[in-house]
Order: sequence, then structure tokens, then C-alpha cells
Amino acid sequence: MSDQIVENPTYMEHIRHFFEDIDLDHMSQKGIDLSTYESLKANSTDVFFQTLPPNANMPPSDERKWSKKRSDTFKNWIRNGHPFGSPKLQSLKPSQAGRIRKDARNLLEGEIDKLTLAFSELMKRDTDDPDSYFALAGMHWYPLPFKCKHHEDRYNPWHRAYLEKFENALRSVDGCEDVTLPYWDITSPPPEFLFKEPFDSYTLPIDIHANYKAGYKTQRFSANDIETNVQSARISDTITHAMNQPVWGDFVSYTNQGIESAHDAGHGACGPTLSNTDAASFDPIFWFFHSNWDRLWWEWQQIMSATTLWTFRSTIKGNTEFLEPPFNDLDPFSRTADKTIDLNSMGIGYELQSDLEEADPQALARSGFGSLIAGQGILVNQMTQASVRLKGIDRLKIPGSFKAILKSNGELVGQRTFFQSTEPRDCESCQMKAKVNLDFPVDINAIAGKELTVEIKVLTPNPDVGPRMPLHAIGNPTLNVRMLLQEK
Ligand SMILES: [Cu+2]
Repeated sequence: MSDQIVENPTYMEHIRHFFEDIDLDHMSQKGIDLSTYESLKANSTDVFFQTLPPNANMPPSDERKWSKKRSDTFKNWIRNGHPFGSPKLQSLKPSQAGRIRKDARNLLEGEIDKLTLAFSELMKRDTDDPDSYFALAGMHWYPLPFKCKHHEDRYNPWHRAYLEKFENALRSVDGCEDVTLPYWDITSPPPEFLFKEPFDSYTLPIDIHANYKAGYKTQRFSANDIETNVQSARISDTITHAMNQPVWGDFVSYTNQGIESAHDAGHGACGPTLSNTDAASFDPIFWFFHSNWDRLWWEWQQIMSATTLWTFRSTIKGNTEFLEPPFNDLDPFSRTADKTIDLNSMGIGYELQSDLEEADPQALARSGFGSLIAGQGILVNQMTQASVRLKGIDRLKIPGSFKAILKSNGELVGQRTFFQSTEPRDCESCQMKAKVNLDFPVDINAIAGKELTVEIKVLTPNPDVGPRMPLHAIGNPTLNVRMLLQEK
């Protein structure tokens, strides 16, 4: 970080980099958290005086004492009202990790053979074997007594640990010690090999639930249909939007255009099995699909300089409690948050896509979502976007994943998928988040002066409710329209 006075510093671009892990560690042991925006803001005057040259107390070691220029920059930040700002986006670099997960499109024939062997052997293992395909897939939902790790902060971390566990099992097969789990970039058609044995389907050897008995064979749409569904769900736009959010809560959001909303839409796009939490992880494509969400999270962490626990915390505007040890009481979390947040510490990395190596992340346009600081002024674009929020959906009344369809004078203007079990009432974490909101980004011209209507389609056929849920049966959700504003 070059040492000069910055007149208008922001937290994300400048201030958070003034603190090193060792200092953050040290201060947190004293019960003072300086690693998040809110906590630093609350302590900013103290920090200013403690670090003020020439007789500063902090940081304790001489080499890390703040210069006068840095101190002045910090003072400017306080004076300007602690602006949050956006980070200087970092470009992606090839990973040095030992385990590189490749883009599934780039696998060599020998690599597909080895992966085939690893999957086949896992599928042959006895269902009692904790490293069998059955037992591993069964950890996601049925048949285990589950605790849902979806639609909350631990969604990404839990799945990261889960993928590692699955990959370790693949590598436990003789001759497959160097196998890694490739990722399927959902914005491109699924690679052909995923439609051949053993990747095309899995048949349950024993019952996992009344609806999923021994002999149930996983079902998936054709590659063409998946491609079409991904396009009509605008998953690529959602991913781009999510990747440009500097705040963790905006990145991970399922309500708005965050990564979990892209994930939910992706589940719905792939087929009957993947569309439903109950058995999704038994379809082998699940693993390639999820490797991709983990890759995107890791890329986001790199772009935002948030690859370690401390730097990751600087992106969190809300509650950080989910990171406290024990990070998670649910298998496969045995590790603390720092190890899961930092993929490097797990020795895992992702192959860069060739078109990304040259990419300039600054060129990714910031979109106009997120909250703006009124004091800084806002711009209302002429060709503006609006966001329609379907608010207060009682999802516990809906048996399984569902699609919310937004129509304007009877014409489709948006669709959103929400991924859940057919029995969400069984899950404690789903019960705690019984009411959910879904946002639809729309062009204002497509809705102005027109009648907006909503339909809720159940993705897993259910004889009790039929294909559509009446809105009065799901808590009469409301529709709200917001204009999307941009920072001046
Ligand atoms: Cu998933």
C-alpha cells in the first residue's frame, strides 16, 4: 500500500488494508474487533489516537507503526463520515495449490477415465461405508437428520467443506489419489461426459424417504434443455451481478441477485432431481454444479481481497456470529472458520478459465443495486431499472422448491426459483426463515402502467396441492416496486 495522504479514502479501498492480521488478532484477544466496517467505525476515534505518530501505542512493533500520512488519511476518513466505498478489484491469478479443480470442459481423456473409476468405486461401496457415494450424498438432506445450510451465511462455507469431503473420498480410491472435482461452468452447456455412466444417474440402493425409495433413479433434463433453462432464468446476469457486490450479504443473497439466487435457479434448471433438496445430491451432476458455486465464491473472495478470515470479515456488514467457533456443529465441519474461508489453507484451487486470465475485473461494470448513502447524492437514470419484490412468501406452506413467475399484463417479465425440501417444516433452520422475499429485476418500461401478477409453480408434482399454489395459501405475499438508483 503506497504511503500518501488520501483526501477521500473509503473503508473498502483504503482503510481496511491499514490493519494486518497480526494486529487484528491481537486486538480481538483484548475484546476489540477492528476487522469489520461497523466495529472499526465505532472505534475510529480511539484507533486514531492510539496509532497517532510519533508516540503511538499501536501497533506494538516499530516496523508497523503508522506514518503521519497514513494517520492523516485515517483522519480524513473519520472527517468524511466513514464512507464504505468499493474495493479496488484484484485480478485473478493462477492458483499455486496442490489440488487444482479443472474446468470440466478441459478434462483430458485420461482424466475423465480416472474420474469415472473414482465415481464408480464410490457408488459400489456399501451404504454403511461413510465414504460411499450413498453416505456422502445422503449428508446433504435425506436420509440424515439434517440441518439445512441454505439461505443463510453458512451456505457457501458448508458446501465448501462438503465438497472437500467428497473429493477426499474420490481420492481414497486406488489409483485415483490425484483426482480433483472439476467444475461445470453453468453458463456453458454441461459437458458430454456428464451424460454417460456413471455420471448420468444414480439409483438409490435403499430407501431415503417415503417419496424416494430403493430403485429411485435420478432424473435430469437433456443438455439442450438445461442450456435453455439457464438462459431463460438469466443465471449469467445474476452471477455477474453477485460478483460485483463488495458486501458479503449482497454477494450471497438469495432474495436479490446474489450467488445463492443463481444457485437456486441453477437447481431448477437441471432437472427433477436437482430441483428438489430431498435428493438433489444423489444426481452426480450435483458435484460438478457445486464445485462451480464454490469456484465463484473463491473468485469473488480474490477479486474483493477477502481470501483470509480477517479480510473476509471486512466485507461483512451484518452479523459475524456465524464465523465464531465452533464454526458449525454439522458434519463435515470439523474445522474452524479461518480454514474454510481460506481455500489456500486447504491446498485447493481452481483452474482459471482461459478467457479470464486476461480479464480486467475493473471492467466489470458495477450495477446499481445495494443501498446508497443519501448524503452522497443519487442519480436517477432515464432508462432505469426497477426491482419488483414479492414479499412475505410463507415457504413452509409450499411442498418443495418453487418458481415464482412475474407477469405484466399477462406477459412474462421475470422468474425466480427457490430451492427447498418437500418438507421444509421438518427443518429447524427453514422454520426460522419461514417468510422469504424474492426480487425481480425488470425494465421499468415493461411494467409502467400495467397490471402485475404473480404465479407460484411447485417444481415437484404433488397431488395435494396441484401445480400452482394460490397466493392466499402462502401468506398473501405483497408486491413492492422499487426504482434502482445509482451513486452520483
Ligand atoms: Cu445446491
